[in-house]
Amino acid sequence: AVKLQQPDYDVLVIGAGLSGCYACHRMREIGLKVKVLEAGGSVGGTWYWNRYPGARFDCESYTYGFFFSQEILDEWTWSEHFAPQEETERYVRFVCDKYNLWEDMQFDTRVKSAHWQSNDGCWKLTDQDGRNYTSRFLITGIGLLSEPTLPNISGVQDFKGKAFHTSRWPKDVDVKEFEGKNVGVIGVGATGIQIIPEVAKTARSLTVFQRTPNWVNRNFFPVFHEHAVSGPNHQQAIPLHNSPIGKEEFETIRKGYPEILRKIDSTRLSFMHEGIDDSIWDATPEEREAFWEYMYAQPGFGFWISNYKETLVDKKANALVSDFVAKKIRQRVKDPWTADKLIPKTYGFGLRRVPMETCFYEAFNRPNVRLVDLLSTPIERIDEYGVKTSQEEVKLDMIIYATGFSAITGAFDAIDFRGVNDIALRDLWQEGPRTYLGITAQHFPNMFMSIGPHQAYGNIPRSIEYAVGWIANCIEYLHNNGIDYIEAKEQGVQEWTDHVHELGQGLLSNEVDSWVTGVNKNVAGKQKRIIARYSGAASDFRRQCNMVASANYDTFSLA
Ligand code: NA7
Repeated sequence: AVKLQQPDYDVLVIGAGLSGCYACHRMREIGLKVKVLEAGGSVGGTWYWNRYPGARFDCESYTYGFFFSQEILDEWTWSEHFAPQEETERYVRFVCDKYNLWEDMQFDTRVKSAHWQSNDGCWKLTDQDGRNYTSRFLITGIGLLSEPTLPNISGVQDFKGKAFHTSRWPKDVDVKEFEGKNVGVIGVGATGIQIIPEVAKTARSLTVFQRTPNWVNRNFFPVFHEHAVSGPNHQQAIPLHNSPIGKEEFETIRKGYPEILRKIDSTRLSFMHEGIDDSIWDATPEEREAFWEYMYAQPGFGFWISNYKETLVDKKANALVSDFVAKKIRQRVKDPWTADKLIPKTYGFGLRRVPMETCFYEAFNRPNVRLVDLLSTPIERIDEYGVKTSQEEVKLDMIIYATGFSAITGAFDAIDFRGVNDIALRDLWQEGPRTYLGITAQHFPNMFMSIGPHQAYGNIPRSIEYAVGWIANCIEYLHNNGIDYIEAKEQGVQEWTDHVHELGQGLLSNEVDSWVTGVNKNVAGKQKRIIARYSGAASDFRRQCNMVASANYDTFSLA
């Protein structure tokens, strides 16, 4: 075994989101000395940073949380079917209170580098103030979508009004801030789609700057619906199940937790929604239409995930479902020019991560809301007064950047990770990530990634609970067996990376630029599509990782 200098901690964890909180808890259960270093001022990760008005779950609240603790399931009550950010942040704090995790966490600490110390057999982390921390093991809980990016448009810094990136939203800015203001939103991803209807309610004017339109799935919450929308479209909508969850209703949900867990652990993406085996070609056009009408009115991801199996792999099938959704957009948006611009032309429905909306399309029927199509009139620059496109100058009091993230590998790029022989993770992954099980990388001993690249995503807390559980079991095994060193082998990495690439073949989504395929046009080095995620079923992912654990990690180098 490698001779060890005594490091400060057994385990360092980067990030106090769901991964970091659970990792902290598990490490303490094993009896290890752990420290969680978090850049933000408190816990929550995604739910700490993304506090913009309208931020909420896209999947059912009671499928989203932790399932490891019966106490949490017994004691926490979700108040809405799709909970807002504030409630989720409170939930994470509740978990930390429950297990008294706070004492092993340090906030306002942005890790800048993590260097493996070969001589000492430990990790050395350095934060923004130059403070150092050492540990035997390192767990990254740095998220998939945590490195926000501003547009690479000249003049972003010149704007004199208020400007916010949605993922760096200040605590004291709420919807009141929009009242009477001329607001611009850049970006129509899942985030833009959530904030746009909120701004539309009170802003004097809202200008939406859209580059690539998105296929957006309806997530219609009549109870919270404050837009005075009437007419045939509204009446067609089957009232959905988002509403406050009443006390009795929640007790029924609570009793059903074992069944909910069984269900989400059996589906491909760990959501309540299941893929269906029905072939689109066995249905008549009328049957298809009736099925889609029904599904379109369902809450959550159903329309996307529980659709005909061909829609994500066969261009002809995808064109049919895309036509259906395009028709819905035309029905819901009154102005034909705006409706047409909101319909994606270059890729089909469901091939990017489908944002869920609450009256997004109806927002464009308000007199104070206007769409600017950047594909025909691109932004030339931002100046102190607002946004200048090739056609006009839009004067603004506030710019909201809903421009997304340097996703998946972006959080890893932001920290100088160095492994054996000072090898940089950035260099190792230059052509795309190379991992073993999505949890480890060659040359990076004793380092484990929760929701790293090449893991199964979907319902993220389910992925996190599994990954952190696997990591904890592994560390416990090493600890109990006096093993100081674990490193992924070349062969394991090659096989896993090939496997992940094979699974991605034939998926139309891998032929489209989006954060899922690792493309961010604002970031140098992120212009090319990569295979960044494991696209098989979550249960297959778990089965393979479980096999490695059962074989006492013998596919790793151990010392
Ligand atoms: P997304 O989905 O990556 O969306 C970012 C949006 O910002 C998208 O519409 C981009 O257009 C737009 N964007 C980015 N840069 C520019 C520039 N320079 N000019 C104009 N428009 C720009 O990020 P989100 O935060 O909405 O969602 C991320 C995930 O979080 C989401 O999928 C959920 O899983 C949770 P583009 O498409 O690049 O033309």
